[in-house]
Amino acid sequence: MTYKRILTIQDISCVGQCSLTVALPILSACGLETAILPSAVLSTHTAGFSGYTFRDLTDDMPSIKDHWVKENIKFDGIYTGYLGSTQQIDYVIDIANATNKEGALLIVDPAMADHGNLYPGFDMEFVEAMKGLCVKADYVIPNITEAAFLTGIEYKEKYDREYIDSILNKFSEMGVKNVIFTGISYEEGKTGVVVYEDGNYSYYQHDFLPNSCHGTGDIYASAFVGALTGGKSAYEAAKIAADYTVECIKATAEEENHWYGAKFEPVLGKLIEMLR
Ligand code: PXL
Repeated sequence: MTYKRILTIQDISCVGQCSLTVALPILSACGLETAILPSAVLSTHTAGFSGYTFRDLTDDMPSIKDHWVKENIKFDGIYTGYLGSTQQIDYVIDIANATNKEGALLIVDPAMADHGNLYPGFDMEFVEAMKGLCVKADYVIPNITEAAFLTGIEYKEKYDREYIDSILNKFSEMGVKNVIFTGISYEEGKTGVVVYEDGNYSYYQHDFLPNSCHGTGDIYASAFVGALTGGKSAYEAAKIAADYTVECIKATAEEENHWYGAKFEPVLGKLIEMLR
């Protein structure tokens, strides 16, 4: 594999095993040089903690980009996660235009919602702007809640293949290219990921584990980006990311009180094995 440099743009939640504290080690384990642009610094993530601090780094982004342009710094791909403001979405597009090498991929995890609701601090203005970023992306990695917000289709907890197809068709109409649609379950006790690439639907199904952990979306997206950038096909990368996320959830289930994140570190070796 050729040595590649990727930029990931998402927050630093100082404690909580999500965003950059997850993306950086996983991308490194995938063999990628990883540059970071923190969108915000929080004392913890916002799911389950209260009274967290939030330092918005929007105003730093243009000057960071200008410096990179002056130094002729370029990336083989950009992967975005949790962003700190609506304004940042325009800045991310500027950064991608200015720093992506020819043929580099833009991969967007529209990390803004789960279980039918937007995360604290996000609003419909942010959702509107995120649609614009998703249209520019080569791959978008939404969960069902994010996909429902982005397409304007009502969120459903129980659904069938027809509902998922209606969301994918709407994404196509909007001009979204490829969708890695996570957490799709058509059968009790099972879940999986739909890989919707160039209008073709494929599905990877695996066991559903009942202990849900925060941060698994970030683990999944990071492993997908790492595997894809390392040369796997989108389907293979989606499968590896799913299998690795299952390993992380299993590792976390061993300890009852580990509620705020997933123990992805002890099983990083398994991810490296899967990539061989
Ligand atoms: O895992 C997504 C995420 C990322 N960053 C912050 C979050 C969350 C989910 O709640 O709060 C700050």
